[in-house]
Amino acid sequence: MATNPPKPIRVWITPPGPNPWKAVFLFEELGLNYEIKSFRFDDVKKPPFININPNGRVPAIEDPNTNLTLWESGAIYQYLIEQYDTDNRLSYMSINERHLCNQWLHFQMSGQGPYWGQCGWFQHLHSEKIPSAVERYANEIKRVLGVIEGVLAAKPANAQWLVGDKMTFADMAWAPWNFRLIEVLVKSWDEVWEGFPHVRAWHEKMIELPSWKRCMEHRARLMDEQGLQWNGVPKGIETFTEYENKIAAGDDTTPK
Ligand SMILES: N[C@@H](CCC(=O)N[C@@H](CS)C(=O)NCC(=O)O)C(=O)O
Repeated sequence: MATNPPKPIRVWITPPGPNPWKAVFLFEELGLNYEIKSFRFDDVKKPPFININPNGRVPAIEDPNTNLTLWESGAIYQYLIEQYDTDNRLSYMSINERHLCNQWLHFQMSGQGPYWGQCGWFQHLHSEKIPSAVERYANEIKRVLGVIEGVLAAKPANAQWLVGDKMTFADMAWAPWNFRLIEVLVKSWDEVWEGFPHVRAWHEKMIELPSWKRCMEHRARLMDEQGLQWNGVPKGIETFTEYENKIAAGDDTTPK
């Protein structure tokens, strides 16, 4: 069991984007005492949130048990693991494995988040259509998925995780952005995973977890509260294309 904090840790999120769910996934999987502070994406660069994270990006946490306010999801992962995963259920004690987990977390932060994010941006939200930009980021996504595919394929069947033979925080960090790949690449799941069978199986094991399912239940409720559909498109707008046209016309009202 993780060491559970007596007072709930507050996690600030805007529901549509994937990064906040990375934090919530870890809270749920560790079974920690936490509370969600959900607010609108439009307010991410305004007080009160900007007083929590001057960079105006979610997630951020406030831990009243240690008096720590922290932002950047990778730093939040390292903190929660060090402070609360005291029996190393999602981490390792040994120095090599600890740093291998950190290596994969850094790769996720630098090689997944920004590229998946930019691909989605140029695919759906940028006011001009620039196919070469989409192509560049989509190719990078394929390349990075190929790196993970090669690593998992080389591991024994009973150790299909990035480090050692169990799921760690280093695996979990990848799930929220991968979960959005059908929207980011505008493909079916079969198309997304073509050529990446080991990545698919790895990802599917994580999104089958009760902890992930609870995250998605929270997300559905919080999106609904803000009048947003599952994919982040406001209710009342039928398709992504209709939404993209609105954005192109300078009528962007919503979340990334
Ligand atoms: N590197 C940051 C990225 C966080 C991030 O970009 N979050 C998005 C939501 S998924 C956001 O807050 N975007 C605000 C903006 O684009 O202004 C992290 O991992 O915490």
